[in-house]
Amino acid sequence: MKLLEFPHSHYCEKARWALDYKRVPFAPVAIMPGLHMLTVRRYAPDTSVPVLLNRRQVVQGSGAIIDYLEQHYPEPSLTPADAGERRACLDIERSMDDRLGENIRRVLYDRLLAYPDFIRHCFTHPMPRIKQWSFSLFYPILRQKIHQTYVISAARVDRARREFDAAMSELEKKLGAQHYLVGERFSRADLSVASMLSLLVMPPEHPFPWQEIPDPQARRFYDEYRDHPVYGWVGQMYREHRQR
Ligand SMILES: N[C@@H](CCC(=O)N[C@@H](CS)C(=O)NCC(=O)O)C(=O)O
Repeated sequence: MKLLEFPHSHYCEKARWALDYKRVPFAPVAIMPGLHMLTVRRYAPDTSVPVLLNRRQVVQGSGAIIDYLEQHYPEPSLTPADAGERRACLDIERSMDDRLGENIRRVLYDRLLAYPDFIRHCFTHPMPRIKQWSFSLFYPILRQKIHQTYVISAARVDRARREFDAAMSELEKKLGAQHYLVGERFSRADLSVASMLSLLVMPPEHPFPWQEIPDPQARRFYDEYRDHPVYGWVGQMYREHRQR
């Protein structure tokens, strides 16, 4: 089994964590953002990663990959057996994939695209030097494309910050004194939310070798959340459930 991925991506981390959690052997295949379409479109209808390849089967998207794993590798389960809990779990996953995942990406790209060395590390780890070098050549074009696709405008970035913050507050309320988001067991809701926030928390259990954030304004964004209860909870989920 192979996982086409961007190693730093929070959606890829979600799929990878589910594979590791279920102890399904797989080979991660890091592909370079920008050129990834050439590889991904050979297998899948959309250009996005993660994509899971299992012999002739192709599964695209982190949620679809968890569905697939739940079906073929049911134990340990990531989805509650109770119908109400299952619905709650899937609702949190879908909502937070967007509200945390999309918004944090917009906020961080807005500041970090201006740092080519930092982006090169994120986009080309663990590729050979020649690929890292060639990345630098086409980065100016890629930077524009990423800005158009994900950052869009200052107004959209402001909105993303507000929506991200509202989602964090909602999660704080939801967790209250609970250990898990739904029921008494670790589920795909916890795994998804913690993965979406891996870009913020950068937990040591995450397989990506994080680098220091080079931009002062982005660092202030990180600092704002360091004492947030959900930030601490993410660290806890990683320590307790992110085996590799
Ligand atoms: N809803 C998708 C989102 C995946 C996604 O946004 N992937 C980004 C990387 S973080 C990507 O592949 N972007 C490049 C593209 O879409 O061509 C999922 O859960 O897998």
